[in-house]
Amino acid sequence: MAVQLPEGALGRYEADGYLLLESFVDDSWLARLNTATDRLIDASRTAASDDFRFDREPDHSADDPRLRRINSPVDLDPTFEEFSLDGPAADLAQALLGPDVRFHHSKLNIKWNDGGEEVKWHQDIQFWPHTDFSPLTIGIYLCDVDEAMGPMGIVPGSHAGELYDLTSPDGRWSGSLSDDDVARAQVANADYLMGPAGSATVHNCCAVHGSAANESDRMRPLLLQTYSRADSYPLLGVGTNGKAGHNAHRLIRGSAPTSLTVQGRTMPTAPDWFRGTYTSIFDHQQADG
Ligand SMILES: O=C(O)CCC(=O)C(=O)O
Repeated sequence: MAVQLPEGALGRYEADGYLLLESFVDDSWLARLNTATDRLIDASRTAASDDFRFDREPDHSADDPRLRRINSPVDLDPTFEEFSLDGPAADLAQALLGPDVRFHHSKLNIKWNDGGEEVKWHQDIQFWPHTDFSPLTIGIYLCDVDEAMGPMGIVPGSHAGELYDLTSPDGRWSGSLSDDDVARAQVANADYLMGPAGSATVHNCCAVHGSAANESDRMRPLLLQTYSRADSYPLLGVGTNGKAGHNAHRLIRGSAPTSLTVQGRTMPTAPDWFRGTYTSIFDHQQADG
């Protein structure tokens, strides 16, 4: 279903690199998403310690589950699959990116009450480089979120600025800006996005963002799903975080591009072979007679 963005919202997204849409998701979807989340939290009680679905805090236990993240929820429950690939999140992605849209990955950051961990300042594109900078992430707060709960903070305009090195001085991948870069990125100007349950956050893949620990007594589940224009290609094997899931790069709206532009040169493209439609160069060539 088409989403009617509020007046000026697209322009604000383009200028600032982010948006907040309060109460974007209706109560019936919210109830379904929260029920699906509860099912997965429950499953984490008895899951093996190496179960890829769950990123746990160190003191997680069966009696007292404490998750940092549920990986790739679209692959774990049909409710998330419908919401992200065909439902309101997909509609919003299309309103922001144009008719042809690809899904990249999803995750559910729980940020448990009483100390759920901070997310340090970072940009996303270094984690999963693409052939353009169209990728954006839509976050849905599954509960009311206020400033004590570690809301998402985004530095306005930073999406158009420097792309920072997310490695530490010893060459380790830190996934966050260094202290010097945090100062340069002017995170004191960050806008903290809060709102009632169902509010949507949107941030561009180059926007500097992060969030504090959740010291409140309420959980802060944030369902995040990343999309790009259909002609934006993830550079597989370069910086991909291994958690993309089997729906990664799925075309969810519109039609696949017939060409791709890299370094200013446009090439006609092949179909998406990794969807399993390739047989052999001989078959394809002989089929043409
Ligand atoms: O959960 C948050 O507050 C931020 C999430 C985020 O930036 C990420 O997971 O990349």
